[in-house]
Amino acid sequence: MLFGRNKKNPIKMADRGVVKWTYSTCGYCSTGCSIEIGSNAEGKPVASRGVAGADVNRGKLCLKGIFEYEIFEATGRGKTPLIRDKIHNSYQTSDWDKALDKMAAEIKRIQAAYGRDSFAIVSTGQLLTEEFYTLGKLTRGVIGTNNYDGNTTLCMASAVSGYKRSFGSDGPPGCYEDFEHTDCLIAWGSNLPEQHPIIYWRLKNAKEKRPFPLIVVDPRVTIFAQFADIHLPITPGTDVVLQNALIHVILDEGLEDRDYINVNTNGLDELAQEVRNYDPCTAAKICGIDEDTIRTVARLYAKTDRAMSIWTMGINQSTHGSDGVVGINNLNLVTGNIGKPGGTSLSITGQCNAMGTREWSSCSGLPGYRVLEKTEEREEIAQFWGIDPEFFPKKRGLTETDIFPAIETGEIKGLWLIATNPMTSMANTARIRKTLEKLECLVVQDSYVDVETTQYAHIFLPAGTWAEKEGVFTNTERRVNLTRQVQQPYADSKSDMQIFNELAKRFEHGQKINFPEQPEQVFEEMKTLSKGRLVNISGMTYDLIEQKRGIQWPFSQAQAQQGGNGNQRLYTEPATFRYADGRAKLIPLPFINNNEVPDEQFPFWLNSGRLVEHWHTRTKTGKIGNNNKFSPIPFMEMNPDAAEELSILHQSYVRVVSRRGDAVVMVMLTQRVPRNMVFIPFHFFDCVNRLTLGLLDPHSRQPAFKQSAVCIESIDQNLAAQLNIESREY
Ligand SMILES: Nc1nc2c(c(=O)[nH]1)N[C@H]1C(S)=C(S)[C@@H](COP(=O)(O)OP(=O)(O)OC[C@H]3O[C@@H](n4cnc5c(=O)[nH]c(N)nc54)[C@H](O)[C@@H]3O)O[C@H]1N2
Ligand SMILES: Nc1nc2c(c(=O)[nH]1)N[C@H]1C(S)=C(S)[C@@H](COP(=O)(O)OP(=O)(O)OC[C@H]3O[C@@H](n4cnc5c(=O)[nH]c(N)nc54)[C@H](O)[C@@H]3O)O[C@H]1N2
Ligand code: SF4
Ligand SMILES: [Mo]
Repeated sequence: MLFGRNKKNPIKMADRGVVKWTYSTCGYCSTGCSIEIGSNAEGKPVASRGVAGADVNRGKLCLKGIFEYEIFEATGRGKTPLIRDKIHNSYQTSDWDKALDKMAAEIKRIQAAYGRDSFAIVSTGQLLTEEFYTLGKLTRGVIGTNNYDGNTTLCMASAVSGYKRSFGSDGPPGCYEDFEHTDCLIAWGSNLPEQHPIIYWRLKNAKEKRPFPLIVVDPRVTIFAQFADIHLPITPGTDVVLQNALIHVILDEGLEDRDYINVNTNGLDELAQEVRNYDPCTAAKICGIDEDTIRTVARLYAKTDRAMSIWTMGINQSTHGSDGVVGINNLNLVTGNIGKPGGTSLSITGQCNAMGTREWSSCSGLPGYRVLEKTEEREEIAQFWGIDPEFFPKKRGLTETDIFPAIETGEIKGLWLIATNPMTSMANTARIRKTLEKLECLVVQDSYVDVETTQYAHIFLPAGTWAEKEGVFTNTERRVNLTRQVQQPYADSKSDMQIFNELAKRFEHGQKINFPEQPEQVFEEMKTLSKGRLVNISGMTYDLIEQKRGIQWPFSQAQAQQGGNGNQRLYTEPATFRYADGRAKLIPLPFINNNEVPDEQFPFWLNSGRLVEHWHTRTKTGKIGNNNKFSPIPFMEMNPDAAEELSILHQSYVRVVSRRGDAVVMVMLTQRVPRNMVFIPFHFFDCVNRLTLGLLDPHSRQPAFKQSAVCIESIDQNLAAQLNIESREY
């Protein structure tokens, strides 16, 4: 049968017997899609669908969101607390009281013996904001350790640090709607179609309606690079050189926005002096982009009315991560592209609540973007919680990447990991394993018991996940969105917030400070603390958030009363940056290449990152058939010419070796990577992070996951196949 031109053949969805849809926000990436979870007559989640009226995703979901309802019952969920029996070195099931009593006793014992900071806490970007706030209160106000951080140090720390250095505060100034106004977009080290498929769809849609040049800076020919008008295959780790060269051309040719610079910035002279050293000819030799292209891109970016930059891990995960972010901000400030529609510097965040943890978790400071270094901010929070301000440290403690070395040196004796799996996700996992084995007490709090890190735990606490709980997430464009509870936490697991509340009761301060039981009561506390702050959420309520399908901060009570929406952009008015004089800083960025680079012994760059179908360490997507089937075993992208030279065949197994260790992977031949580079997704246990070096950025302490050097050896194919099949089984 023929259909008319405009007639659509509707896709028939299998009838799963849904009787109720519950409003939620996707718990995977930071795009922040509004999602509804369908439950059947027995109350079991059996479907997910995108919410049509939601501004972010307009009814769409990617393949992670579509199958997300399956995570509740995926194999390996933690059912009850476990305590390791030292004599038999096996885990015994426990009840909650016993496990939490033991945990509190261990924390007290370690702190009494070795000092308050000898017990460290590392959390995540994947809890609800109310949970982050509660954990912050517990850590800063009750337990009182200063060695408290999140896995966001592996992820967004460089963006946070770069925003603070340039603008005086964290907080991405733009939004997705900027795609609809921009005249030119540079994407730095971001593979949007795979990692943020719905943001990519928004960008593609905008570009189809109103074409603008898209420039992708990435050493790999990603799907995004294939879609770009100009692809800049940069030499790994040298983005700062390209940024300096672009600014060199802009200033040399008088293309800067003098009016904007005069009103809004400090430091032009120092910046101008530094970029003089980066003429396109010199820069080309370092960053691998030819001088004419550098000039073309600089002119394109500076001459249009509205130009914007987005970036993700290709920038952040580098020894120049923080500088790379400042470099992007420099470029936007000299061209007058901050705070205007289509002119912005927008960090694409990673985890569903990478923003919520920055705003409210107290990891690097105190709630609501307050810092430990300011007396008045310490006093404000101490008074609000009802404790002595002297209980707070006066400056930030160690980051996650410094906490692990401090365990090695014996400074830290106890560790509590909440929703993060460092045995797979941190660099040089052989070293991480040895480090975890040194701990007197390791507590792992996770929704799944089969995560690799649990093997080293003395106490395991099973947590509810995603829509087994209620609360909010903040996405890339500062939009606070809601998850309603679809069902109770699995088996005998508890919500993370309940776990925090019950642990608090076991400490003296925890009996004094109020720990509300309901998430919305916690949200009310945060609202009060947000008044007059950059991160003002005081106009929001759960019902209003659901009704509007998410609200961007700042959103004051006055805005709510007027029936308005949140602010789409920051710094829209002149001289409103967060430094005392309202001006942003232009910061000179000298480049010193301290990376591990390929040499004769280790001739390949090792690049690592993600795949659309998998989420991080696969604790969820590894168990969902429709996600896992696309890449059930580790593989490595390798250039066919390089493989031919080494007589390596497509789909054969090889041993990849670095100065840290080795890994066995299957080779996929593809032109996506250049001759001198291989790429391995980081989703698999005992794989790429056995090899990575993870040198740290000096400002953010974020590891350079994307730059290591390796060599490749052929191996016995039968043995290798066996190894890989074993690693596939959970
Ligand atoms: N499907 C899926 N989506 C996700 C995630 C997931 O696990 N799975 N994780 C989420 C999280 S937490 C994050 S942080 C984001 C990450 O999102 P992305 O940063 O987009 O993803 P990555 O694959 O880590 O890295 C992006 C690109 O950086 C490039 N790159 C490597 N070195 C350099 C360099 O020196 N310069 C430049 N310019 N580029 C370089 C790599 O080749 C790679 O293509 O994704 C989020 N979304
Ligand atoms: N080589 C290399 N390594 C990398 C990267 C890279 O690009 N290359 N990227 C880095 C980046 S950007 C990131 S963000 C990290 C991510 O690294 P991790 O944070 O270690 O990875 P996840 O698998 O997301 O770990 C989250 C854990 O939380 C659990 N969980 C899920 N929901 C809940 C919940 O509600 N409560 C509790 N308690 N637990 C829950 C999951 O089961 C899982 O074990 O990896 C980093 N590592
Ligand atoms: S794009 Fe991100 S937020 Fe949206 S459905 Fe996919 S994983 Fe979820
Ligand atoms: Mo991340």
